[in-house]
Amino acid sequence: MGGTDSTGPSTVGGAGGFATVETMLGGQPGTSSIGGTRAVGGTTSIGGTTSIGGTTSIGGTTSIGGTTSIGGTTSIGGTTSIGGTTSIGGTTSTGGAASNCKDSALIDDLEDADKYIYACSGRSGNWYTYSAESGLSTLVKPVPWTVADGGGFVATSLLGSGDSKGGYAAVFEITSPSTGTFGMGFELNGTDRSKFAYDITSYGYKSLQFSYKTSNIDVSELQVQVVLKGTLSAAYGGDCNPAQGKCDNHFSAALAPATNWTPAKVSLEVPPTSSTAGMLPLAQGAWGTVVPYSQTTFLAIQFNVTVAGSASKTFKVWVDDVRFGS
Ligand SMILES: [Ca+2]
Repeated sequence: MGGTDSTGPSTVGGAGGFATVETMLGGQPGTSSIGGTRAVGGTTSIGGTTSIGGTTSIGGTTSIGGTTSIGGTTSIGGTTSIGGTTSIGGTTSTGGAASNCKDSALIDDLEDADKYIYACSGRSGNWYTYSAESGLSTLVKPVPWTVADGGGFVATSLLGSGDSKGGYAAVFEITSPSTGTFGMGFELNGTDRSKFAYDITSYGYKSLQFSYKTSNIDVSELQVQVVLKGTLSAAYGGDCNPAQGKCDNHFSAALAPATNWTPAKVSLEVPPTSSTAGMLPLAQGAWGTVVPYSQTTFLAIQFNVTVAGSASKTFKVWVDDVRFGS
């Protein structure tokens, strides 16, 4: 106790934390550091200034990937932050001096470079990718989200790329698929197979707005989808019976290919098919389960690409500055 270092081999980032950073520091894995200046991989840090990967940080100034931070000034990726001044990616922040919500209607601008949407207006969730090509021999980047891998989505840095937007964006890329559907999206209230309904009437939202651009996408391949409880398979938290093979018929709007950043505004009004000027209408396909449009059962937003035939091409989709509009 009171030492300056309590360190050991560790992976920075607990469940739901950062997935790519690894730290190897000499010495044995520390189990406790009280009053010390740093605990890496240790299980407890009290009064220390930094706790990375530890399970508890009390009074420390920084906790990254830890599961609990009480009184600390910063908690990133931790599951609980009480009294801390900042909690990013944590599932609970109580009494902190600031949250990461910078605009109540802003879903995510990716500028915090993590996979979570901002915790604003009752929202929580994380970005994911998916693919529905059987026997997938191609690579979806970032890798598809699965329960097992704990989430593989990473925000893509545009810095130094010459991209006019700069900063970070949500990007996915597919290499040489044949047929299938691919995409990325985020939950509005929950994660993966624990999706819960988000009620946009509570906040008076009438549109979904974002910027996007595409590479090697053809007309009619890209859609933005509003995933309602009624159209999502029960296997993923929805009400649709997958045995009928007609799930995923989400309310959707077609997005035209765009090589430069393009703003889009999608109607969320009732009915979403009666388009207001300047807004894209939402509609379901004729092939699948048809459900009433509901503003109270939003589960997720997805950007979906359907590749038909044997196109076998590499394509990319960029999305940024996703927000609701009144
Ligand atoms: Ca951005």
